[in-house]
Amino acid sequence: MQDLGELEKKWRGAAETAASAEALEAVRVEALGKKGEITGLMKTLGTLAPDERKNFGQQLNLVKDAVTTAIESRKATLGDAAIDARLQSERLDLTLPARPEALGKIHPISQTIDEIIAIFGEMGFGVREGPDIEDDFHNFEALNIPKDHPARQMQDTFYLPAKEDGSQMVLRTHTSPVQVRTMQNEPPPIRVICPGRTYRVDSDMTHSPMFHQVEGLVIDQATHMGHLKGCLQDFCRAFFGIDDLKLRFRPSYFPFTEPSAEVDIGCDRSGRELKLGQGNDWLEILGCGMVHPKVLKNCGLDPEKYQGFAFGMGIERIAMLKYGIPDLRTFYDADLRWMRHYGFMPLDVPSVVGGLTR
Ligand code: 2NL
Repeated sequence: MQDLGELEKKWRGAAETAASAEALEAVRVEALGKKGEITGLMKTLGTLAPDERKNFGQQLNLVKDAVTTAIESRKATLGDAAIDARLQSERLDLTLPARPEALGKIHPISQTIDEIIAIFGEMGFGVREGPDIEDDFHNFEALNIPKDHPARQMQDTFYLPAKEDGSQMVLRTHTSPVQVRTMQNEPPPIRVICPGRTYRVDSDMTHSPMFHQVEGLVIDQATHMGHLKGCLQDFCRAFFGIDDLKLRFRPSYFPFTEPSAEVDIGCDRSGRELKLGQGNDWLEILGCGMVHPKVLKNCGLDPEKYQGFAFGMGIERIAMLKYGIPDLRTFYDADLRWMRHYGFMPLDVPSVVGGLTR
């Protein structure tokens, strides 16, 4: 009869020294597989006398267990080693300098938002964000937009399926709800801008169902229309990089501001291309006004104590004007050639001191 001590030593040794997962699997097959050596011995048990069979069977089972354990243990070690090797080979040194010659570019929408944040940041504004999916109160009701206002119609607003109580969430149609939340949650003085995605049921050459807006809000005890004009004039001049850019405040109407105005900047349309900051024509670029007392009240502020201004503008529109991008829809094409042309270097981080990109 075979020396089982030698058998165990042989296969345990083979398992413990297997150099790879494949080599270990070969050991397992040769020892414990269907035609393996230990399996083969198991099959001979039937040919032995009963007492011999019991003794040899028990011994052989111990050998089988020991070899199985050795294989499992080696498998775990090899697995850890493989993970270690992979971690080692995929190691990234995050302290290395970025490569400015790399092909990746910053999308003009991101660049424009960063520039807007840099300019208003310099004036002491913070940035606030909020959910894309809003409730009726934050998107409409708080903003004094009546139930029968056209903006609330299905043709203009994306409604989500009704909840059990019949109420419906919406994709926010402007970033105003972020300002509503800011007024609800932070005590004045408030100075914030809210950039982000907005949604309206509209799709043609000059409208996209998803677009970007930035809105601003200033609330204090004596903030007035003069602050509004100065603030927006400084912004427009810094953003377009034209020191003597002319602005025109034209009376307008929004349910959430009173009085309301639209702001035009001076331009020249006489030649083949539009020139900003010269000529005798006007181009509308943003809307603004003094926050309506009802809106202050709806947001938990006392209109007898607080007042302020708000404004809103479309990011695609001002990005197209500043960077000469002729077609709105190309913003969303994810076209790499377009990105290489209109995109920005990752290291061109906008700052008012360091200079905004032109
Ligand atoms: C436009 C005009 C505007 C506002 C947005 C606002 C927000 C609150 C209260 C009052 Cl919470 N007003 N936002 C005010 C005036 C104009 O946007 O043409 N946007 C593209």
